[in-house]
Amino acid sequence: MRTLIRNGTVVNAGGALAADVLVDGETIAAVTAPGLFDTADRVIEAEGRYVLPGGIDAHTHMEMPFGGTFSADTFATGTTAAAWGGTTTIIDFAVQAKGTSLLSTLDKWHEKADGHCAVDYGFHMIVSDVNEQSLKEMESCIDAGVNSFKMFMAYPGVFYATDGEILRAMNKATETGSMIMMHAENGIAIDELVADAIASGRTDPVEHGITRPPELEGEATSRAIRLAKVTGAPLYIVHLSARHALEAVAEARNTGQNVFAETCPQYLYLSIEDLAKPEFEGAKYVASPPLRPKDHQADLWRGLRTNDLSVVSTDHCPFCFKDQKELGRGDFSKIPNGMPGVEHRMDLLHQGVVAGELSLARWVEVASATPARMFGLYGRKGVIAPGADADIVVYDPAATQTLSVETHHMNVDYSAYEGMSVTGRVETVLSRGSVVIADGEFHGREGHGKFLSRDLSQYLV
Ligand code: DUC
Ligand code: ZN
Ligand code: ZN
Ligand code: ZN
Repeated sequence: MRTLIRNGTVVNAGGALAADVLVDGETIAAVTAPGLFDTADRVIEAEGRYVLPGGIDAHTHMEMPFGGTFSADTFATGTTAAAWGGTTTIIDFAVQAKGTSLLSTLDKWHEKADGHCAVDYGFHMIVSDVNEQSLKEMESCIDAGVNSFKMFMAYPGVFYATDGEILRAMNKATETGSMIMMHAENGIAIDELVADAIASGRTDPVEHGITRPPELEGEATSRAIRLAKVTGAPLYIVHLSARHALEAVAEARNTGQNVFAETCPQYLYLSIEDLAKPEFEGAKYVASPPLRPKDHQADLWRGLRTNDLSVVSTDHCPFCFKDQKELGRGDFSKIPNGMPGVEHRMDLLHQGVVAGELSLARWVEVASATPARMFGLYGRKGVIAPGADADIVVYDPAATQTLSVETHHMNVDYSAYEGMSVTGRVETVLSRGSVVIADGEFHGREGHGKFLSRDLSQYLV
């Protein structure tokens, strides 16, 4: 099956050009001057459209256990929503529970995902129990294509790792060339602030933001960077939300340390004012780190331009407002942490292009090319070039749409962006040469998506 995408503007991280794209089977066969080929089994007309490498969301949580419930998207529904939004690869997190092994955890996540995804997927591993066996098993995970390990400086008693445990895992990362990903918030201090708030009757969702101040994200980020420096480990700060943390990352990068960071659309567009909405509405915006005062947003956009923030992922972790967020009514600390977003990342970042915050090429770089390089997928993913997987998005930059729970495809009963009107829209999506979205319909299937065994980060070799 040969597909020709013609008369579009191909946008890669290196720039944009008028070109046709010929797809043969699952891969891109050629990127040519317009009009060089004129026949194919299927022709997609892309005049006035961008032709982009499929988005890569390097941070999602489908069916993630949290405080006795699970995030509401399954791998089937979540990857379908991703496809609708022009994301053709997700990297989700296998979550080690204390007292279990990394390899049994990986098996468990394969059971959840294999045969159910609509687009390709990989895994990171959350290490919550650092011991001899886990450290040894990090090597087996790497052999199995899972070579990035998330740790938590937050959530004492659940996922929290001590500085000593972090140091040990970082040493293993240095030895193996793998990546440590860090949830950098000082959980010990936060738990004190949370206990004080509850004890004094401050129980509303906004307290989630107040008890997790940006200083404690900055402090943990600096500490993680120092531990990485001492061990020589590469470090990737996940879901960076605060100026304080960004400053620490920028300083480390300026001295040549291998420190990278991602932010998320919610930190670019939403703020603590959303957490303060009345009638428990703020619970919809509870995620960690929390939404910050609005004035952090300009710093994050600047960080994206200077490459101190090099990736935008969603941290998609949806919990329904009605039956799940409700668990925290009367006690904000029991609100499941997470927000939906996998479907809207490409569109929300495109608003940055419209507003002049990002160039067209930079949009593709932070949404597709860099996540591919960061997590060992580049060449196969993240680029429109001969030999790459034909994961392609035809994007109409002039269309307008209104984001809403009424029209989104994520399995959650609210939109964090309800009523927001955006410019630009995903029109057609190919995943490994198969049309999954076209003409406003889903043409994919559960099980089309394949597990991606990833190479080591292409920034470290
Ligand atoms: N961290 C995440 O990355 N996702 C959900 C909750 C959290 O704390
Ligand atoms: Zn986290
Ligand atoms: Zn997350
Ligand atoms: Zn529900």
